[in-house]
Amino acid sequence: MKERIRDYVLGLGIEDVGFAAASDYQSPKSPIIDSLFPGAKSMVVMVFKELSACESPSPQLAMNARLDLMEYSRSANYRVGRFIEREFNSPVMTVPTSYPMDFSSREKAGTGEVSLRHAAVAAGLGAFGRHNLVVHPRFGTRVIFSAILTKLPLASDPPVENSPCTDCGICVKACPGGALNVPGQTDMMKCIMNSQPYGLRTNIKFWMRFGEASPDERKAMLQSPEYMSIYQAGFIGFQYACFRCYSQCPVCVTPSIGT
Ligand code: B12
Repeated sequence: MKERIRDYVLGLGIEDVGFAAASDYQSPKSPIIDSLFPGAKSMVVMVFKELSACESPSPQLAMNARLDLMEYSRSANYRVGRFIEREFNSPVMTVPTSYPMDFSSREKAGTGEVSLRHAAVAAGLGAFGRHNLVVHPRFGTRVIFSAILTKLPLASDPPVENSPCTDCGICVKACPGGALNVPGQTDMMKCIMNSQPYGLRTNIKFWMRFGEASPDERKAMLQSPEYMSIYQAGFIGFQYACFRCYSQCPVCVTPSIGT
């Protein structure tokens, strides 16, 4: 079964795929898999290489490449999911690459239904690095993951024993918000303030100021560049203006826009 799925996935041009038994997936903060998909036995985890555009000085071009990749990974999830349902007559559930996310409580916000980093580690696709991202042994840090939960009895692929991370500290120094200063923890607020300048926080602050503003001030606020960016984020969704811990990692970077 694994080989048929692997051949199908790689045949789609996806960079890599790994398998994890549900019992080997351990993410302390995330819900247990059985509560999401009763009877789930395994996960198929896919690896997508980010384009070099993540190095772009233009946040618009860097984010556009991520949107391309998210669209591609979503359609791959659907195609591989349908392949498994059709070929093995067995149900699947696809995992969001980023969102939708459960915002029903403060504790849940910032935690995916399935932690794709922990899933990737369980599927033998990499190991955590100093930046708390998973580093793939061939493609480095610049990868995103997607996953499909299945009821198929698939054994886990062998783990990556030695992390490809060299602990060089470039990611820590590159982070403009100091979000990686404490090893093993990403300070979510410090990261978000730099990486999502037009996210929820800015949106709420804008409307609080709007509520207290005079009619003339409101008019000016709605014509401001800040509002244009908030408006755009409203229909595009999460937009990252920072990729530094991800794009500046020197492990396996080819090709780079600097070469
Ligand atoms: C919410 C979220 C965020 C939040 C962070 C919340 C958080 N603390 O995890 C914010 C908005 C800050 C964020 C930022 C980024 N994200 Co993000 N994010 C997610 C999302 C949707 C959920 C993550 C989650 O569930 N976290 C909660 C749990 C899992 O975290 P945790 O158990 O507390 O683990 C933390 C630490 O304990 C540590 N950790 C846990 N175990 C271990 C073990 C070892 C050995 C070590 C060293 C560390 C370590 O890592 C975590 C970091 O705080 C995932 C997609 C998904 N569904 O997984 C993408 C995801 C993690 N993000 C990703 C990326 C690429 C980014 C950014 C680079 C942004 C960008 N421009 O793309 C930055 C990187 C920040 C960083 N260096 O950590 C990728 C990571 C790919 C990879 N190669 O690892 C993911 C997997 C999306 C994807 N589809 O591939 N993200």
